[in-house]
Amino acid sequence: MRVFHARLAIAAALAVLIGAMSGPAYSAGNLAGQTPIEVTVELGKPGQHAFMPNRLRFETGKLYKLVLRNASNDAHYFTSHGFSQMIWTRKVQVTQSRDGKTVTLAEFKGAIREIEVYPGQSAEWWFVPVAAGRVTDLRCGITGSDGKTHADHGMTGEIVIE
Ligand SMILES: [Cu+2]
Repeated sequence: MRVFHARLAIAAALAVLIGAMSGPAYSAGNLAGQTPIEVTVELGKPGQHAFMPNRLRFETGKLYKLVLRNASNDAHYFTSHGFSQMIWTRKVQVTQSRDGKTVTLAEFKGAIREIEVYPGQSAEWWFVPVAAGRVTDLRCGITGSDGKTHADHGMTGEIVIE
């Protein structure tokens, strides 16, 4: 990925977004107002450190709700510096399942670079990809009791934005 071009694309996309938000009503240019495309990634499972799936594909200009669900017994990170530079984050939500319903506990806005999800918990990353590219730096950097990171055990992945 060419970071310089990605930055230009981000600046252009932000200009479009700001222009859309300052208008009197939502228009077709309001990327953040779309119904999100939901994608779920499982962060590990008991006894296994892995992203499932570990190959993710997104398209520029579409709103995604990336659900990071950790059903394992360890905390896990979803870290990809390259990915974080190719998207515009609308918000990140901490959610919890209560009586079969998903309840939002907190919402964060602004540029996000990585998310850590604790055992048995979930978070949602709402974003719009603003640059195309392929990155292979998705990883969980948590170090286990054996001195190796979860990434060393295979908790890595690839993200393609088309
Ligand atoms: Cu991990």
